[in-house]
Order: sequence, then C-alpha cells, then structure tokens
Amino acid sequence: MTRLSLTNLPVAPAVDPNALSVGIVHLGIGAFHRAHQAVVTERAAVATGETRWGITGVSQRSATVRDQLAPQDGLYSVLERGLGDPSIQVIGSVRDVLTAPEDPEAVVARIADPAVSVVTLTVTEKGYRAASDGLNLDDPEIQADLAGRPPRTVIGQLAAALARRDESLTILSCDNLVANGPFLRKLMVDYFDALGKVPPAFEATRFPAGMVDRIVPATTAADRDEAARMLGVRDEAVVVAEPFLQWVIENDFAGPRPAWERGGAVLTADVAPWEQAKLRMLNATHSMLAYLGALRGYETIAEAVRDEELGGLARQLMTDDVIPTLTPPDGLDLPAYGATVLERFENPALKHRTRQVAMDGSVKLPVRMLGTVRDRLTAGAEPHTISLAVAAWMVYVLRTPDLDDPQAPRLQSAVSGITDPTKLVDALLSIDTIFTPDLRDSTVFRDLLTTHTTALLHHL
Ligand code: CS2
Repeated sequence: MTRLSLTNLPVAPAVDPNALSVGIVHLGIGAFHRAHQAVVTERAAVATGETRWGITGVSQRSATVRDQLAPQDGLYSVLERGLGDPSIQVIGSVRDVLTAPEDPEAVVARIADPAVSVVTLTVTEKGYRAASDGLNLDDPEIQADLAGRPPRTVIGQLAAALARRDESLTILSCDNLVANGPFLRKLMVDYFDALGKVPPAFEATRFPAGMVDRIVPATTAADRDEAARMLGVRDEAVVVAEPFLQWVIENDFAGPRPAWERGGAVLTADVAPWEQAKLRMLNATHSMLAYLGALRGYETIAEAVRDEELGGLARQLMTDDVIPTLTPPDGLDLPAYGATVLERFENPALKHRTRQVAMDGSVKLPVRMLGTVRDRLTAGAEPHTISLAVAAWMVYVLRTPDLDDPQAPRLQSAVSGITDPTKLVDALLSIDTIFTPDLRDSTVFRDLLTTHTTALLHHL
C-alpha cells in the first residue's frame, strides 16, 4: 500500500506543511509530543494564519521516529479512540526530525538558529538525569558532555546551543515533573557551575512551567493497520490518543511564541495548582492501577480500573489521601475531576498497558506519590491508600524479573532473595535516590508499607 506523504495525502492537514518554517525545536519526539503539543501548535497556526511555527523534532536515542517520518515528509496521523467510532486526522506541524546520537552537532545548530525562539521537551522523567538535589554530576553521559564532546544529553544540548545564541530562548518542559520549568532551570545552573562558565544568553532565557495531559498509549501493529484502512495509505508514524487534551502553560516567555491559547491551551500566571492536581490525582492513580493491575495479571489500565476492588481503591486514593493535600486551581472541582480521570482510564478502546505505565517507577514515585505521603504525614494523618500504592510498586519490583527502570540493577540487587515483607520494605525504603530521610524515618509510613506488602505478598 502507498505510504502517506505530501504527494499521497488522503486527508490534508489543517495547515499547508509546505508553507511552514521552523520556529520550535522539540526534544524527545515520541508519541506523546505528536499527539499533544504538535496538535495544539497546528490548531494555533490554523487560528492565527501564522506560518513560522513548524517543528523540528529531535529523537534522543533511536532513529525509529526519523525513519518513520522522513519518507512521509514529516506527516503522521492521530487516531483518536473515544467511546464512539475512532477518528483520524493528519498533522503537518512536524517539519523534520533529527536523530541526536547520529548528528549531535545538527541538534545544537538547530536550537541555536535565530528563527527558533521556543524549545519544548518531552524526554520523560529519567531524561533529565537528575539526582535528588539537582543535576546528577556522577552520570557518565553528563560528565562526557561537560568534557566537551558534541553533547548527547538534553542538558548538554541546551547548554551548547545557548552558548552560541545571541537571542534569548524559551525552554518549556512538557514532562510530568513537579515545577518542571524551575526544575530544568536548576539543572542548567548546575551544569554551568560544573562547567565554570555561564553563556550570556542564559540570563534572559525563560523556563515556564507547564502541565500536559492526554493519554497516549504506545502504538501497536493493529493500530497501524486500522489507520491504513481508515486513511487508504500506510502511516508508519501514527499515534493513538484519547479525545481529552489539556495543556496549561505559565505565561513567561522570553520572546515570540505560538498563540497556543488559540489552539486550546490555557496560558496562566500560575501552573502549580494545575500541575499538582494532575500529578497527584491522575498520575498517582494511574501508577497504582498499573502496579496492582499488573500484579493481578491485567494487561491494560482499562481492565484494572474496571476490577471492582481496584476501581474502589483508585477512588479511595483520591478522596482519602490526595484531595486533602490539594489547593485546587480556580474553577476545578476536585471530586468531579477525579471522576473524569477514572472515566478516561475506563476507555476500553485505548489498550494502555499496565506495564507501560509501571515502567520507571524509581523516577515516577517521588513526583506523583511521595509528596502526598509527606503532606499527609505532616498533617498527622495515616496515608493508608497512597501507602498501598507505594507497597504495590515494592511488590512489583520484587516480582518483575525484567523490570524496566533506569535504576533496575540497584533495585533488583536490593530485593534479591527477599521473601519477607519487612525486609522488602527495609530494602527499598533505604534507596536514597527515591526516599528522603523524613519518609525513611517515619514509623507510620514504614508500618503501613509493611501491612500492605504483607497483604499483597499473601493474597495475590
Ligand atoms: C502515565 C502518563 O505512563 C505514565 O506514567 O501515567 O504517561 C499519563 O498517561 C499521562 O501523564 C496523561 O496525561
């Protein structure tokens, strides 16, 4: 079957891709970016008629996305799966893709291009190479970048590009992190400290915070076949997403930016309450369902949340432990928000795998769960259900031989040979890159974890 491209276009994108010039570099062009920021950027371009916001996507690791998109002139489709029939739309805002390991210099040069005024990032939690107090200077890749090779880490790429720029830049993290903008800025400061020099352009560089939300499961071969049937041409780069899409961006830019608010985003002075609600309600519950669901043998989040007991625990997590820690942003009704989150998880057409959400727990737990634990303990409460979520991760680590986590070797050697729940809790609580001393020292938390791991180890 013919391949999707500018000359084989069954459904034209809403903007003319040929008319777009590149004004945005996106680091980490996985499925999420293509189903989220790239879509909003295109909608904004349609609304304003501006043609300067095409996107250069950068793959940080493999050449897969480039090899999928290059023969398709950067075009791909978003296959939306809601409760009714699926719908499909071709997106034209990604204009080219660079593969960082193959050509690190091209990435730096593109970010340094004066026509580019915004860099966006979705590099996942581990892509930032952070330690608990800032940049992980023991990371060999960071050390190699600091030593002056053409940079391979995200922080190194941004630093090298800033050193070449005269114009200021806005760097917008779109990852699920607490205060992602200031967090990224601090990593850059640590990098420049280690380097012993700060590029002049850094001073005016802005790092707005942002909250992103859309469920985007990994694309499967069946999704590609379905897209081909719907489009009449093959699209090797199709991404699958739920209908829901939310993007809240701190309005703090150094220079020109796309009018993303015309594409459905919300620009605001303070993202923190949105971000906290999303990470603690949606992402924490997602992870709990992933661990408990995977332990019960469920393939997908939809199956897990439809299990009456697990669905009940998900509700309980939000109501008993999370909502009391939150100050909602204006206009957000937290119980109603929680109900919507669970409805979204129940979407049976999405096939979001529990194993996909379960990966990288060592970097996800501190962001989505441990803040809630800390706040509840500080308030003198027993954080019962959020401790169950952490305990489920512990048992998952113990029971998953092919654990997908940046700290897998350390976690696996910590739990190796353990059968006793108290020892499991001790072994994992002592991992200082995940648990801070206040949590390790809390007997309330430790006892709750022991109770829950005991129950999980005996009743699964
Ligand atoms: C998920 C998120 O994989 C995960 O860890 O919890 O990717 C989640 O689907 C998104 O944050 C939804 O916006």
